Amino acid sequence: MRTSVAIIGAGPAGLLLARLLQRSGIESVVLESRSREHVEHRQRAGILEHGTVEVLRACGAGDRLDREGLVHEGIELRFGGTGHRIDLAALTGGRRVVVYAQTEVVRDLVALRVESGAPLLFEAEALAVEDVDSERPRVRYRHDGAERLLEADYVVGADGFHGIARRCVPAGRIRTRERTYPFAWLGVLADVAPSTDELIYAQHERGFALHSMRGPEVSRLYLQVPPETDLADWPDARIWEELDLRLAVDGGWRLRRGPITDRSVTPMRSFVAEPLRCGRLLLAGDAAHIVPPTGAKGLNLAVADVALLARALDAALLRGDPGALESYSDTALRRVWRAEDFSCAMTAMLHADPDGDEFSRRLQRSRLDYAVSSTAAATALAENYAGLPSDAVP
Ligand code: RFL
Ligand code: PHB
Repeated sequence: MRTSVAIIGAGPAGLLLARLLQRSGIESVVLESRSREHVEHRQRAGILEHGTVEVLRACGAGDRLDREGLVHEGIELRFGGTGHRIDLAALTGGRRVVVYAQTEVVRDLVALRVESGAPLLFEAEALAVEDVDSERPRVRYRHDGAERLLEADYVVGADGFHGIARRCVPAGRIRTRERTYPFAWLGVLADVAPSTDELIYAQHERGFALHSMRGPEVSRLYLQVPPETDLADWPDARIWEELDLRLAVDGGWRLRRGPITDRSVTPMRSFVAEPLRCGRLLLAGDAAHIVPPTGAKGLNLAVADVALLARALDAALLRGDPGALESYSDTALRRVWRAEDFSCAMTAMLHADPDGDEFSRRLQRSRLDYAVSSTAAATALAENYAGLPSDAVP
């Protein structure tokens, strides 16, 4: 098989890139190792920056998002028994975020692709990317029990952190920087109306907690837990009790409980691979970089990468101008490193450090107090959280 752009991975990065290329009249084939059912049900991100929403709308994937997405103008930081609102819209000249689950973004993009008839192969596992320095790089993959080859002008590795694309880069051509954290997130989905209108990020001595949502009848909640946590040790009652303790606030607020329908433990990691290009292999999204989810940046970075990449491939393939492809890595990495710093800072400000001492706890409290009392500090938080416009990325 031959195509113009071979895309490995049908997560948000791969699916959106395929859609953007299709709108420019560029052919692609998407290879996805898992089933459609699996990728459409994998619980993950929930917050879309304004810029992400605009990209989705512009490529025709915004209808349901505009109908069902919940527009949020602020978030709450909760600590010391008190909630403090960060007014994102007021502090950023009107930028808002939208609560719309990644599962829904993926469903919308899969439906558009399937409807168009363009190739999207599920249960097609990429095994290797070959000849990345030639004019015709190839993906070796397995589908329907047989090994096959997909030849292309360019190969895009949008296969997530555990994918193969990054690992197919010849030795020494890519550098990785990484930080791991001494905690993980236990995330649950519950069939109960959210107990809050806006997301609550809670710092507590027992550990971080987050109250998010998926719609008017579904709550999404997270607890900081040790990295080696076994879900069997967390029956529903223990999860709700711990959420009650960490989200407690002086006054009458109560957390509503409901049946838990999904639960998982996610390790926390910061990771960047540089550069994002090796010959005719390009990396995008989690395949190239990971942030801890505290800043809600992972999905948004994946979208920002492929929006750049689609324009760059368009210039290279349709106009013979390789300039934007040559600068893709540097341009994308500027946003990536800004998000890495913000995500690290939010994580440090809100989580209980199992190795921390009293000095670090006092620093953390001072940082929180500053974030909610200084307009300058709150603005820095708000503009990073709501998402920097491209011309404001340093
Ligand atoms: P994905 O979504 O991991 O998709 C990669 C796809 O590649 C497939 N694949 C392969 N296909 C073919 N051959 C192979 N050899 C393959 N190997 C892998 C995989 O099956 C998969 O379908 O990466 P992508 O597209 O780069 O998207 C990235 C986002 O998924 C990720 O950054 C976010 O989910 C991160 N994230 C959040 N991001 C936000 O912007 N806002 C949030 O609120 C937010 N919350 C979160 C999050 C991630 C979380 N977890 C579970 C890590 C909350 C959590 C708990
Ligand atoms: C989510 O709704 O899943 C979510 C929201 C905000 C975050 C992380 C995850 O920072």
